[in-house]
Amino acid sequence: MDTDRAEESGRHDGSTSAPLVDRRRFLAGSAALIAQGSATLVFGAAPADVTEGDPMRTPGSPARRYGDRSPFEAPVRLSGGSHSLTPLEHLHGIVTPSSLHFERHHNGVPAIDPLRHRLLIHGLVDRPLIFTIHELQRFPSVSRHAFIECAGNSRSGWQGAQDLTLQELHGLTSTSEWTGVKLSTLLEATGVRPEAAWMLAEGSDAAGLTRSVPLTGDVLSEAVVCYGQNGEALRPEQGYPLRLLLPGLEGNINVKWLRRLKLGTAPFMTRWETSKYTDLMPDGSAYQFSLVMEAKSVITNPCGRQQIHPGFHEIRGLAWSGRGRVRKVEVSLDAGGTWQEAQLQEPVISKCHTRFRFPWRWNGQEVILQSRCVDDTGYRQPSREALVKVRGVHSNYHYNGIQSWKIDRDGLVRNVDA
Ligand SMILES: Nc1nc2c(c(=O)[nH]1)N[C@H]1C(S)=C(S)[C@@H](COP(=O)(O)O)O[C@H]1N2
Ligand SMILES: [Mo]
Repeated sequence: MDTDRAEESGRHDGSTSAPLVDRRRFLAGSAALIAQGSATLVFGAAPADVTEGDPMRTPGSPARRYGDRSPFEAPVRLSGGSHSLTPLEHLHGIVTPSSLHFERHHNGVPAIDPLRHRLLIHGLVDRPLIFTIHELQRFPSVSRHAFIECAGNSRSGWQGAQDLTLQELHGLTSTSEWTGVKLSTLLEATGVRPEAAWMLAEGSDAAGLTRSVPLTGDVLSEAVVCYGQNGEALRPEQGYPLRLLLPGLEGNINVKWLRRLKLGTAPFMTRWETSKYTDLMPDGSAYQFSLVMEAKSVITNPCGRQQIHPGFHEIRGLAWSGRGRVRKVEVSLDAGGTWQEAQLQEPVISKCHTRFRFPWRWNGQEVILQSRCVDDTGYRQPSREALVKVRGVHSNYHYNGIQSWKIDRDGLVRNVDA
């Protein structure tokens, strides 16, 4: 069978490095793709009553009060109890459906009655204030798309390539449209003392998670106290009824179930920023408050543990940067030897997942696919080698090395260190 494919690909040809140009070939390629079934489609077994009969001869089901996806659709979050992973390889566009947004909670998801919930803002302010959710919703509101990424996303990269799926390797990041009131609006209401430089944010879960937020210009202009996600109230897993959104900063500091903000002159040195969420450097020191999620990209199609067939493939992927917009994504079809620019799908939003595409014809030969992104500060996503040279291999966090997918002649896609 392997030999068959190799021979067949010989007939189709197309070198691995040539982007697709010919329209007729494209159409032939897509017909073949449909015949074979794309590697990215995952269908579930629908209940018998759904599959029976001709849909044009029987009336369909009535309207529903709250919707769900088609029973034929199967992708789910893989869950480890205290976290679950977004199946990035099965998503379209840039928005993560709320039901598939990754989760990370250090002591479960609390059930919070919004009518009883309060937000206290105190410390170095002129007027300490307590807000109900209703009061917060009366302030001028903002909505924006932003990714959230756990600092531990992609962490297995530090140890070296493991043969896992994209979801398992990089599924601790998602994008939502978030709605709420800007932190700066609330701080105008409380007034801020000039010496205030840091802010403690506290969650009302059983973990009692607390983080120190530096009151930088970016934080003051972009932080949002959110109550909305993808057009409805936050999901319980994402912090219902209130979460702090700090676009571009590591997931952990985006405190969920937010109950308190305290302004101070210095970081509060909570256990979440001392024993955890620091980066162990090669010399044994620990790098603290490494909050920004640096630029990263991953090819989501094809990707780890998929099986592909010779012919046309649209290489698809996601790129993002905690420092701003994605300026450019490049794709390599020869393990980083040469790079070609991918097409970015509009809208390209600052600190948000950005979709990229690159047409490709696989000729059935062994190949290593990679992507790397450049953000609008000019920073370019590093190779694993370059990253490890600076950071060593003992960190648990902030791995953003280039992802390599190796495709063997049998069409199996594997995560490798290239
Ligand atoms: N109160 C509280 N906030 C929290 C956490 C938590 O356990 N408790 N987990 C943090 C971590 S480690 C991450 S990565 C993000 C995850 O956000 P999500 O679950 O909405 O994806 O929330 C952060 N905020
Ligand atoms: Mo996290």
